[in-house]
Amino acid sequence: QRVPRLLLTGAAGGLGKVLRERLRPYADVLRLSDIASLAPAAGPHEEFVPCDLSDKKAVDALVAGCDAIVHLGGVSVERPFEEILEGNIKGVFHIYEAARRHGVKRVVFASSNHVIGFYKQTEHLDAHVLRRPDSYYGLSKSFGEDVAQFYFDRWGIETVSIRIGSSFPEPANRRMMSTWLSYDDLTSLIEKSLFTPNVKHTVVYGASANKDVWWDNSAAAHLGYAPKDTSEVFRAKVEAQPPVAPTDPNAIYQGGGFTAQGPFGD
Ligand code: NAI
Ligand code: 15L
Repeated sequence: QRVPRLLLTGAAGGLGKVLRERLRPYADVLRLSDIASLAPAAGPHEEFVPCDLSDKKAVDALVAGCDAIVHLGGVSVERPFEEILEGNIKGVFHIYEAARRHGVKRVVFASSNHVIGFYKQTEHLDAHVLRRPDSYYGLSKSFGEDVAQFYFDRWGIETVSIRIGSSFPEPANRRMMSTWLSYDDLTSLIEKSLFTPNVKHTVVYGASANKDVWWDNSAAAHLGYAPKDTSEVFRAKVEAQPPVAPTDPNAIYQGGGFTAQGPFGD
């Protein structure tokens, strides 16, 4: 299956660079966008449209002509609220307003484990638990999930919100043994999020088949996501690191250190 024109926001970022390559088979044209410059420059079957997500008119023009959106763009770490407000809160609202105006019917939203970051690592969660954001960043992703639900209920725009764990080449620490999502599994989850019919607004946790995973994806079974990778292959390397103190947020909370950031000079 292919999307005629697929918009990928955040295309110059860490996951954007990876997905730019991996989503190629699923689109006739990939429209790549970021506030930062794109390297390498757009090639065949690609087009680059620079855009600041906080600029409503620019986002409207960005979305025009697209058939589906993979929304990765925005601030991806904890920052002062004003920065989160521009890139993430206004940004996600602008994406959905533009989707409504231009008739886009499917969005894949890069949500985050930080919407539930204040749960303890001893707890097991499904997609229906109360969100417990751990940061301004987590709040913005929680808002994004609400925007997705609203635009489904009001306008019929379908979304899969992927609560991505930690998607990097390998888990960098003990916490990521539970939260790690391989690039292959991320790609497969996005493919299913784009093409599974009738997803309404589905929330799914983005983790690989890790041994000590905290998240239950039974509420998203209709996506047919079946992760193939596991953090176990990195266990010896990760456990060679110095131990984490039991009082360290990285050993207590699912959101790790995000639960203990700020204030930012106020
Ligand atoms: P990243 O920080 O490498 O990429 C984000 C991109 O968004 C950057 O290229 C940045 O220039 C762009 N951006 C920031 N503000 C913008 C604005 N106002 N207008 C337009 N573009 C803007 O982050 P990464 O790791 O690639 O993550 C991609 C998405 O996935 C983000 O939304 C992040 O919150 C989410 N995510 C990533 C996780 C991970 O493990 N990599 C975990 C959970 C969520
Ligand atoms: C996220 O949401 C961040 O975007 C990413 O940089 C990691 O910090 C990840 O969560 C994580 O929790 O490991």
